Amino acid sequence: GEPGGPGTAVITKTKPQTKRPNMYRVLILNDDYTPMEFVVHVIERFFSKDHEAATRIMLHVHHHGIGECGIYTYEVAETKVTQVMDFARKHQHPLQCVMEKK
Ligand code: TYC
Repeated sequence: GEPGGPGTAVITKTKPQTKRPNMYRVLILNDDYTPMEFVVHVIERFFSKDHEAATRIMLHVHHHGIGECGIYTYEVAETKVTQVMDFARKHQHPLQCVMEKK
């Protein structure tokens, strides 16, 4: 069409599809009460790690206070945090899980 009247034209540019989504780290926090094997189970179950990788992450958190379980888009990261927090509460453990923008 000619929205500006006769002698005008609309130029439609296509944007190169180079936009990456914002990514978020999902982290778990150490505490004094959650059993180590429960944390390993959580990491296996919700972050698709094998037993060895999950144990490494758990021990890192145990010694350093915080550690990364995975990096996801916003919606997936938010779902992981909710799943972990709900599962920990259901089992009456104080395990905390958070997300942060990368
Ligand atoms: N510090 C806990 C213990 O000694 C184990 C633990 C590890 C808890 C990692 C939480 O995110 C955590 N039982």
